Formats: sequence, C-alpha cells, structure tokens
Amino acid sequence: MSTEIAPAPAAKKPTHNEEIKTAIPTLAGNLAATLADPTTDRFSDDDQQFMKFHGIYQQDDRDLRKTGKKFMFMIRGRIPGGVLNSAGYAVYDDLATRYGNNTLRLTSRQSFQFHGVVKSGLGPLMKKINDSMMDTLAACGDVNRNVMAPAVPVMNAIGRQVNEDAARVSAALLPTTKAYHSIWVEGVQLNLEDPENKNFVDPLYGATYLPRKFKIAFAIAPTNDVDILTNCLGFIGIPAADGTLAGYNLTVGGGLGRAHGNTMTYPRLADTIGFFTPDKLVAIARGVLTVHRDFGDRTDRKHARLKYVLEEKGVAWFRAELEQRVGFKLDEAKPVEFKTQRDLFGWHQQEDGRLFLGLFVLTGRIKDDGALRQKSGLRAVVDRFQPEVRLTPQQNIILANIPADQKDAVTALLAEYGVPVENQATVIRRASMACPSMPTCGLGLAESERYLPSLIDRIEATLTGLAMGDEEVVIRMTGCPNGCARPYAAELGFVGKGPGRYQVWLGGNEASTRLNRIWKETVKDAEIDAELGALFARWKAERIGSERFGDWSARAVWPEIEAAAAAAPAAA
Ligand code: SRM
Ligand code: SF4
Repeated sequence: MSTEIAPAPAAKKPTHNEEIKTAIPTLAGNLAATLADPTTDRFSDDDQQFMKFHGIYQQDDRDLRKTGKKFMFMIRGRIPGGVLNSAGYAVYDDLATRYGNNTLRLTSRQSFQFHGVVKSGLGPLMKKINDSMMDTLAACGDVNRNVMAPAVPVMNAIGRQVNEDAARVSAALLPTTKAYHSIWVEGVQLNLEDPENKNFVDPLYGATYLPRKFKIAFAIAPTNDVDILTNCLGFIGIPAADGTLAGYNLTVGGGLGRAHGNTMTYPRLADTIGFFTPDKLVAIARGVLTVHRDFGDRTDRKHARLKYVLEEKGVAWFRAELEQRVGFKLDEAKPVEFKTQRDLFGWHQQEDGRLFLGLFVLTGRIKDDGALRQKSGLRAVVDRFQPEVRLTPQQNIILANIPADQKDAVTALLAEYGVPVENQATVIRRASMACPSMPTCGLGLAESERYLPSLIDRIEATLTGLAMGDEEVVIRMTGCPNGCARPYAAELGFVGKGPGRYQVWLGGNEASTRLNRIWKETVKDAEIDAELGALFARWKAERIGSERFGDWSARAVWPEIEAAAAAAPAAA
C-alpha cells in the first residue's frame, strides 16, 4: 500500500465573470464608448456581461442566422411588484413602437421586455426610461432581480403594505455604482483608472457582487401567483387579528434552473426559515442576500445559486448564520396555506369599491395581431382612463382602480380593438405560460412562445374528445431547461431538448407548492398527441372525484416513474 500522500485537489478558479467584476467593480466596462461608436453594431463579450447588470442583453435574430448574425438588444425593466402608473405604461408602449419590434413582452417576473432594439436605438430608449423616473438597473446580472408581489390590487391594509414593502426591498438592494447613470443618462464613459472607480466597493454587494442572480417574491396566502417557493427569498405576509400585517414568514433557497444531463443541477423549492415582524424586513433581505454573496459558489456558475447553499448546508445552519448577521432571532413560522396560483380575468371589485380588469395576454406578448389589436386597445384605455397598470407573474395584465361608472366605457373601447373582457380565452389557455425562446433567446433549444398556442389547440381537441374540455390543467413550456416560465411548478411542463423535441414533466399542483417530475425524457412533436391522449384517458378513468391532472399524476404516475427508475440500474 502506498504511503504517499495524495496531492491536495487544486483549488477551483473563480469564473471569468468573477474576474471581470473584480477588474471593473463599477460594471462600466467600455459600454459608453462602444455605444457612441457608429462603426460597430455589437459590444465585446465582457461588455455583454456588464450590460446585464444594466438590464440589457445582446441577442441576435436566430431566424436570420443562416444569412449572418443580425445583432439586436433585449431590455428588461425593473418594475417592483409589476406596478406602473398610466404614464409609465405609455412610455413603455411608445418605446416598443419606436425602437423595439412593436411588441411588449410581459415577463414571468412582472416586468416588460423590449425585443429587437438595434444599437442605434439603445441609447435613446434607455435615456427615455430613466428620464421618465423608471429604470432597468439590476433587471439582470449577479444582483437582486425584479421583486415580485401579489398582482391583484388588494386594497386592504395588508395588500397595500406588502406592495409597498416589495418596492422598498427592491430599492434597498439596488447596486450603487455610478456607471448606470453615467452611461445611460449622461452618455459618459467612466474613467476606469480613476481610483474612485477602480477601487469602488458597493456597500452591500462588495466589489464582486453576487456569485449569481438573486430573486425575491412577496405573497399573501391563499394566492401563490408569484410561485413563492421557487424564489431564492420569499416573504409571506401574515395577517394580525386586527387586519394589519403581523409580519412575514421567511422562505429561502428556491430556484428552478437546471441543465440537461447534469444531475448536479436541479429545481428546488425554498425551505421555511421562520417569522419576523415588518420592521425587520430590510435587515432580513440584506442578511439573506449577503449569505448568498459570501457562501455561493464563485467557481461554477451552474452551482452558484443560493439554493445549493441551502441544500448543502441545511436550514439550521442557514438560520443560525442569518441570525448572527442580523443580530436578532427569528420566531417560528406561522401556519400558511396556499390554494391557487391562478390569475383573475374580467371585471372584479376592489375592496375600496373601484374595479379592476384582468386581461389575458397570449404567451405574454402584447401586440396587434389581425383583428385582436391588444397593444393599441390597451394604450387607448390607458390614455383615456388612466388606470393603474399591474403586470402579473403569469404574463397577464391588470387595469386597476377604475371607477365603477367607467366599466362600460372601458369595455366598449376595448371592443373597438377586438379585445374581449369576458370569455377571453379557454380554461387551459388561461392557465398556460411560455418563455420567449426562438428567435430572440440565445439559449433556446426548441420553440416555446411560437409553438405553445398551437400545441394547446391540439391538447384542447384531445381533452374535448374525452369530454374533459372544461378541465383546467396548468401547462407551461420553456425552450430549454433554464426554467424561465417555471415549467417545473406546472401540472404539465414541457422543456425543450432540441428542435421539435420536449422533455415532459408531470405532477405540479394548483397552489404551485409542489415541483413536478420527469415523465418522458423526450417526446417528439409528432408523438405528443398520442402520448398525451393516452395519459388524459387514464386520468379520466382513474381520477378520484374531481381530482386535478397534477394531483392524479402525482398519485398515479409518480410511483410508476419511481419504479422505472429503481429498475433501471438492474436492467443496465
Ligand atoms: Fe430567465 C436566462 C428570459 C424568468 C431562469 N432568461 C434568460 C435569458 C436572459 C437568456 C440568456 O441568458 O441569454 C432569457 C431571455 C430570453 C429573451 O429572448 O427574452 C430569459 N427569464 C426570461 C423571461 C423573460 C421569461 C418569460 O417567459 O417571461 C423571464 C424574465 C423575468 C424578469 O422579468 O426578471 C425569466 N428565468 C426566469 C425564471 C422564472 C422566475 O424567476 O420566476 C427562471 C427560473 C427561476 C430561477 O431563476 O431559478 C429563469 N433564465 C433562467 C436561467 C437559469 C438560471 C439557473 O439558475 O440556472 C437562465 C440562464 C442563466 O442565468 O445562465 C436564464
Ligand atoms: Fe431562453 Fe431557456 Fe429561458 Fe426559454 S427557458 S427564455 S429558452 S433561457
């Protein structure tokens, strides 16, 4: 037996992203100089990383790749809780028309994205957003992202406070670099050699920011429209006996991103850590964020999310670490029960007597499409009636605070643009989401936004054939395993593997508090109808009472998946 001591494994190097953040801690890169350079239509690879912190992605139109790359930009807003006033909506709408592809993309985190902006339009678009007292700062990048909050305008004390708290936390966790303002408002390149810039250290994020993105959501039970447990950090509002906010249950360690064929990456639901009173909110948010900052893996971006820290170090460790940082103890979490993640459509009364109108937006894309002129119709209503605009985490839109006597006029105006307020979409379509994928997303492996509507037609035909056409099934699709439309929390999830090929996941629940599981590794487009037809027929035959598809799948199909997995090594 050898007595030689094995060499210690070489320490893993920080990733390239860590190196460039260290080199330019203001995140300024060479962005302003390249922006002003008319001889190029693209930014350098490193600058593309810095741009993300400013809410901007460089993309190219994948439909046109065969004839060469056509560079364009996606810009994502920071809109805490998805709440905008009518003037803000009008700015987004104008900019999409003028500089984007004449559509506004509602995101699964209550924001807007512009697509198809060419470089010459980027500067003016960014300046206009900032001049309008809105911004895109930290909408992407290794920082806290858009903070989610309940979409429905709850006009009681708790609803108001939770929405205000979401905006407060979003502001408290913003990076403080001067670069964003200097580049996009003043058009000035920061002098990177100036010691103030070279040695810049953000008071919260430090010099290298977070190891990876960080996501926060607020929820009020029983509605889980934000899919709270899929967030790095969740705040669940707990009511006091007098109807005010008693405090928050804290959940930590959710996240969905994974990669095909890499079992070290996986979707994970957050753990419940404890309860605290509202005065401690910002301290807790900062405390959780700094645990991620200090313990997230900076050597592997696939392993850098906070969920892996929770999984590997455990809840007890996390709670002790957080309590030590914030300097107080958490109480035990209060009981909470979520029942639904569903958006509300059509007209509803708010607690203050005014009305809100929920409008379904197919795959989150606000556009004028033939007789359905949703973009123009929404704009006309916003201009004339000036409602509050609220973006939902399921990529839909709510017009709020509408006086009851304006209901008929709003309905009539929308009808002029072909936008219905009743029977807006079938029960299945209403409960669906798709990520953008082709042609804008550089990571897409299969179609998503452009494919899901036609797949839902087919699924509806199959269910109608079984006399099950009125059953809601939460269906979500993404073009790759990153999970942007949260497919792993759906009753039926499709995850792109390659052109026309999808992994199929089953068994999420109505409240979005249970992750689903892989049912089929790959199903081709041509096979989907037959595969799902057989599955839906079994659901109809085997369901107990009105058992939902997701619950039936978890009860009846998961044991089969487990049995097959257990048998697999023996067969190999
Ligand atoms: Fe996402 C990357 C779109 C919500 C997990 N996401 C991307 C990029 C920027 C592609 C890229 O990196 O080049 C996509 C831009 C596509 C395009 O053309 O617009 C993109 N993500 C989106 C949006 C627009 C999808 C949508 O259908 O609305 C959502 C924007 C939300 C927002 O307003 O901030 C969006 N992304 C999500 C979510 C859902 C959520 O946050 O609730 C997830 C899963 C939850 C999570 O983070 O774990 C998600 N996106 C990812 C990942 C995988 C991260 C990981 O941990 O592995 C990537 C890839 C990455 O970061 O490297 C990614
Ligand atoms: Fe792109 Fe994948 Fe996200 Fe879809 S899930 S938008 S394909 S990164």
